[in-house]
Amino acid sequence: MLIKIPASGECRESEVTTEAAYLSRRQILGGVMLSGAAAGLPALAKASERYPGVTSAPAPKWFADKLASARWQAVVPDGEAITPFADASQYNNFYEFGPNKGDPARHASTLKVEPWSVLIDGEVDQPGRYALEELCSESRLQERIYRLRCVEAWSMVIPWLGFPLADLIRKAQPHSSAKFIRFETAYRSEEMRGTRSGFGLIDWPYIEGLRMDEAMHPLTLLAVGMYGRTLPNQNGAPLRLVVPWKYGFKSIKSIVRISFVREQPITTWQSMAPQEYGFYANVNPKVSHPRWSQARERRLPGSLFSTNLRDTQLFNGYAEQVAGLYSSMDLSKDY
Ligand SMILES: Nc1nc2c(c(=O)[nH]1)N[C@H]1C(S)=C(S)[C@@H](COP(=O)(O)O)O[C@H]1N2
Ligand SMILES: [Mo]
Repeated sequence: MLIKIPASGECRESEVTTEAAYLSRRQILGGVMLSGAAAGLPALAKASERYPGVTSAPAPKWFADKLASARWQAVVPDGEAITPFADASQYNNFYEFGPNKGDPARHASTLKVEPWSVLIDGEVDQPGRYALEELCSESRLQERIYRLRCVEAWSMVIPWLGFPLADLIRKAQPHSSAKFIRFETAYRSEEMRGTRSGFGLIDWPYIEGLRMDEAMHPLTLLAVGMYGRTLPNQNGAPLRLVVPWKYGFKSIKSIVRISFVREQPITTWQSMAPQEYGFYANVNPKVSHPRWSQARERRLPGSLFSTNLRDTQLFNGYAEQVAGLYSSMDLSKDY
């Protein structure tokens, strides 16, 4: 595992020079050839040049401006292939658009992602409704190539573009009484056909939460893009959470509200099936789901000849960085 964690969204001279360390790794990143900043070239504004085959979606001006100064490959996995964009954008879980893996790609274009604002409330000095571009105004975009491990035992490797959630927390200035953060996805039945009928189990809106130290951890990302472009709607445009050491369901999509709260929030999956899905949801090969083992995972894409099975790693391979957050906890009880 090779990881560099920046202290903040700021650019530091020392980080720029260490990019050279990745040069030798470029060729093993697999399905996608990485170029640009890692090769000492200026950042390319077009996703199709950085990730061949990826379409550059029309991006708002603030995003295009930030892309020009993005820090590419700020965190990379050790020698693992990036999942092709086609898979990452067509095999999704986003129940607001339907229960099947292909539903989000088919139906999420109805979600209006511009303009977008986020309500920040609760125990903070700076509550209010912020335009998305205001929320990221002081942060430099970073590319973080993370493994994503779904609780359903499949996984991908996705190059996100975003900024640390810690940047936003500092901006909001929480009170010491704020112990958790609660996140809420948009709930617009006219734009989200999956919320209208059918998959009636879920009590919308989709809710997730983190403990404050998890939220402040430098690996915790708010993503606004992936594969060098804005997020496709099906991946949670225009703003989603990415917590790489937790099961994918913690990485809540299309966020409209971020609340600083005193009590541990009740999250969507936990409220549906508390014996199966916990608040912490840390990836753990030793703690089985009641209905299946979590010891192995299917890395997408598979092929006709291989399901591409591999061992699941504790904390999804990020144990060195995050195990300390849970040192006093029994991971089989606080699953
Ligand atoms: N609002 C919302 N966020 C969500 C989900 C969802 O159904 N609704 N699904 C989660 C699950 S189960 C996973 S595995 C990831 C999938 O992210 P991806 O489609 O970008 O790979 O999103 C998570 N975020
Ligand atoms: Mo998932």
